[in-house]
Amino acid sequence: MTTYRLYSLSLMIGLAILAITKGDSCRKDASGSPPNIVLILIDDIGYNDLGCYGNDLIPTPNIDKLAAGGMRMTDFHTNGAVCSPTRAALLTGQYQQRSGVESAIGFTKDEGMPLGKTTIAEALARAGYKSGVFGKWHVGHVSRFGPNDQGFDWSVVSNNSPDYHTHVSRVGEIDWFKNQELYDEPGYLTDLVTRHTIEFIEENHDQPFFTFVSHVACHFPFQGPDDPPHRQVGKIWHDTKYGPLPEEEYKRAYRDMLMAVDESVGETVATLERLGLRENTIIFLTSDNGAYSWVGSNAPYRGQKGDLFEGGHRVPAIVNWPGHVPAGSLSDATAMTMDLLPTFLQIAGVAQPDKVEFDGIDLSSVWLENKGLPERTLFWRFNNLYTKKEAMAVREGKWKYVEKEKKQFLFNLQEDPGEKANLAAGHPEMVDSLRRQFKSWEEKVTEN
Ligand SMILES: [Ca+2]
Repeated sequence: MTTYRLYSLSLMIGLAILAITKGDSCRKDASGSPPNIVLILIDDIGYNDLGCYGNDLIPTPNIDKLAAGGMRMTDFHTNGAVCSPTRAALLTGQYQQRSGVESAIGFTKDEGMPLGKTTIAEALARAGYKSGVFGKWHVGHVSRFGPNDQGFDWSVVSNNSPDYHTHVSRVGEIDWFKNQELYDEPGYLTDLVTRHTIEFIEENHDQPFFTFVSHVACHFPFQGPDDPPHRQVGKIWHDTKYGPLPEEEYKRAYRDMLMAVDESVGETVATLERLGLRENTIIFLTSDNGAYSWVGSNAPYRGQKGDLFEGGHRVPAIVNWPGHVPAGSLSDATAMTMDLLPTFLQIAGVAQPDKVEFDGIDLSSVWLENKGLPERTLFWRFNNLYTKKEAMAVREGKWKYVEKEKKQFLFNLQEDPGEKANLAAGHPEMVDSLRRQFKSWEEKVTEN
């Protein structure tokens, strides 16, 4: 071989390596396949509920292992302070106000996220991904606004948060559906979510897949795997919606529920390893809103599920992808649930769908290179249909403005992450600026 040919060859190899290591965030494995995506959404757990975020009461070894081998985000927020709004934002990459899903969706058949919205499953399908969702749906009645209608290829889900053993909803109906048909199978919900997740991964192991593992836990009713069944068909259960246990047992049940989720995470990871998929699978784990502080922990943050103080929406967020996300890394980038869709598309190498404007941004440089994000202002608006209470919040850098029942709060999160000192009276110009930005954001996201 001539010197020139050797030089050309080494140049080509060098360029190829450069393309792999320095290229865009679309990383393909040796087979040329984009990575599988496993998105684990735990319901209603708080910032401080996992061992890797400082909890020493609930053992979560499998989740902690994901964090140790990947990145923990410390300033990640849910779009909503309750279930449905956050899920709408996750599925669309947009503020949930654009979908009209601003409060928890109820129990009738006529509520749901509009079917015309482009979802994460539809967007990933353009790159050949098969999508499955297992667990809680809660962005519309499954029979009419279900996951298969919204682009998922396979689904085994509930509308809402049924009894963990009998799968009966608060309005006395079986609430468990396979591909949008009633599916009355026996088992503890978290175990069923795990079983269907594993089957889906096994079934689709030879092609890119997106698995949305949407645990019903740790939402009430508070029932660990060994606690008794409660709700039966044909009765209304609103008055005993928290389940059959005495109140003093709620925390213990919540702990058992989260430990069952942790086991599920371990089994899912073991499945990926067994099938040789671990290196080419990115796993992201988070919550859909903060915990109720009387069962879980949002420490050191103020407030709880339903609030627009940090405890209502700052949640654990872990990303793990061996060889791509630096092990043991920590990021304080300010991010939100709606960022996940643009990020996954970037990582999968899928172009943004036509005529869709995301509100979320691509986080891949945070995850893969631990870079910061450009400055931006983030917004929350929650009109709670049940309590009739309205709240809004704006975050800009270290500043956080909250308005709740006409009362104004301004916090400096850098000095006061617990939102204890209300600085509104001393900084009227900052209050005005953040309120003005909120008004123009509100006009933009509700214009249709
Ligand atoms: Ca929730």
